[in-house]
Amino acid sequence: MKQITKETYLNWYENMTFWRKFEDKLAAVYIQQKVRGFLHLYNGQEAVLAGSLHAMEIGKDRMITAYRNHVQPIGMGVDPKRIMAELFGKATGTSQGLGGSMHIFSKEHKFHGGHGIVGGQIPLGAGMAYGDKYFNRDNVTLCFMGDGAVRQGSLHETLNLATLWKLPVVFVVENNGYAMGTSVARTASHKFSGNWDWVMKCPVDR
Ligand SMILES: Cc1ncc(C[n+]2csc(CCOP(=O)(O)OP(=O)(O)O)c2C)c(N)n1
Ligand SMILES: [Mg+2]
Repeated sequence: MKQITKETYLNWYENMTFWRKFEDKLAAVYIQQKVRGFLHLYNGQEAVLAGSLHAMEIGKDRMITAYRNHVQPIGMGVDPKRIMAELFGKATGTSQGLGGSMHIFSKEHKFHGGHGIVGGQIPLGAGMAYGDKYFNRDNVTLCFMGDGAVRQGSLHETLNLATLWKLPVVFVVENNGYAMGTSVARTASHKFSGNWDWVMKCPVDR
């Protein structure tokens, strides 16, 4: 198990601050209509990524996530300029400017997107882990999803096979309380841990 030292905390703080500034800049240029299409930011969820990256072996382990995907590849080693270029639709972007906000990829850095279909990345994550196991590669895949994706059927099929075949995949649910405007409390019968009283009180949800 990796130690968490003062340097680790400082490193997390530095990275998280950079990711926040990156997203805030995108929000600013989005309003100026320099970035087209959808724009989903990662603000407020940075600590999940910082901790996850710490547990990973960068350069070896894989990551796949949903559409809130601008800063994860930065953490995996992709040049932030290439991600910004992708958002601006430039040929120098990570997907030659053709993917945009929701589709950042870097196979070289083992960052496998960037998926707009809610829950679409879940079976893909397990599939990559299956490939690694099949070819005796010692990699682990981290597969992120939002709380909204937990209600997708693909998760339940995937969890069954991932457990049956003992795949080297870790599923991470980033529960930010909402799937678009709909609160977890209104759409899931199971209880998530944590205090979600504020979800019920949020006026947006009424
Ligand atoms: C299969 C599918 N159904 C519906 C949508 C529309 N949609 C886009 S975002 C979203 C909510 C997802 O919420 P969550 O997984 O919690 O992610 P968050 O935005 O909170 O990170 C929905 C339903 C979609 N993209 N894909
Ligand atoms: Mg959510």
